[in-house]
Amino acid sequence: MGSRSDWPTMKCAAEVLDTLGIAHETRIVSAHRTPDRMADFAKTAADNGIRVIIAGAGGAAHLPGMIASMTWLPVLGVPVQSKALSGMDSLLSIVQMPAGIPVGTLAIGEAGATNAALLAAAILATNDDALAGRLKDWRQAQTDAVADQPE
Ligand code: RP5
Repeated sequence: MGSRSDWPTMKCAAEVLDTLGIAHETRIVSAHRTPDRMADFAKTAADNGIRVIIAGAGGAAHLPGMIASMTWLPVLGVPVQSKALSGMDSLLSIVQMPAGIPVGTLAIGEAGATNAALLAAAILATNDDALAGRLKDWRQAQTDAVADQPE
């Protein structure tokens, strides 16, 4: 994520990864304030065993696109809800990548962070039968939790 202030949103992704038993690390790597840290993270991610990157940022949210430019790994972008423009700035900054450097962009805010983790799980599960089983169980539990009647 681009800032500690993004954590209340991005922890939704971390919680899903924890629930599904997916090893992960959480890092603050700002495209603006710590560009060298961001570049080092992105350039070494694949060699460090990372397989999917979830990048959350708000406002002028360059982070997902910048990371995507420095790694071949799949990058999932989460637009964090900004105060000034309610996250529309974040969304447009992340989703409008030029052809050639993709960022899979999720919804603004906590729903996007949650879904980024689920999408990362689905990507990893294509090569991990045990994880695929846990993901299917998670989805079934979600379905089972939906009441048939409102009261
Ligand atoms: C972005 O600017 C961050 O991702 C964060 O959403 C926003 C505000 O950053 P801080 O002022 O909290 O560092 O780079």
